[in-house]
Amino acid sequence: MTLPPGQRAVDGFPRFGSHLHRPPPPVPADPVIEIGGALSEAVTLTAKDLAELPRQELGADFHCVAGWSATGLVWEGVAFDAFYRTRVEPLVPAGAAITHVVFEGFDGYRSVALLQDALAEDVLIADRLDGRPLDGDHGAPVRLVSPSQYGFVSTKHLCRITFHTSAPPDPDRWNPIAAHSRGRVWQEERHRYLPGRVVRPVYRGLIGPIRRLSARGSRP
Ligand SMILES: Nc1nc2c(c(=O)[nH]1)N[C@H]1C(S)=C(S)[C@@H](COP(=O)(O)O)O[C@H]1N2
Ligand SMILES: [Mo]
Repeated sequence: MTLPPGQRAVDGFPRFGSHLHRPPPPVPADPVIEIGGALSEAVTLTAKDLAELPRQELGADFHCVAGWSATGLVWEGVAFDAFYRTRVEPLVPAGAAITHVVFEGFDGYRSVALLQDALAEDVLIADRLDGRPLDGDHGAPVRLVSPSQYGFVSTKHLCRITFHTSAPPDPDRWNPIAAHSRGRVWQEERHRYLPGRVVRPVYRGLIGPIRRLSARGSRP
């Protein structure tokens, strides 16, 4: 099994992220993903809308920027590309070119991707993992999965997707450990300013404690 540079396989699939000790956000009775930004109108994406799009299964490893990789996961959902072509592209005003996509979760988490990266064939709006509906730990009700990018792109608990014609304002602009704007795992694009080999040993010591903290808030 080959992993991207600087990654180590872990057993199972840890719950991870900035939520740490907090339980995952409750799933609303009728979850709706708001779709907006530089479009001619704002629309919504419901479970029923998702069910109308072609389903796809994706076997992939999942790589966190901290250096752990969960291997052999099987996701199911709708290809982001299929969603974009059918539901979003018709709403892009003539002459406008979408370049960036922002994904937001019910827990307040936010990630940004280049449209080009989000349209890769392995990017899913996923609602099932390993044959079961997503649980709270891994992004219920619906999450993004982009396995060729570090996990920080794959926003869980999706509540909003917005499309932009330039890079959106960046709260992490001056953050020394700001995430890389592409985060491609095979290029080891972990951080914007710090090279991967500098942060690898720091992360190595943090994975254990972060994993234990995250597990404390776990509520599948
Ligand atoms: N909504 C939300 N999505 C998130 C996060 C988060 O804290 N909240 N953390 C990100 C990070 S850093 C990683 S590595 C993955 C972890 O996914 P997992 O908890 O399913 O392992 O989710 C990403 N998506
Ligand atoms: Mo991560």
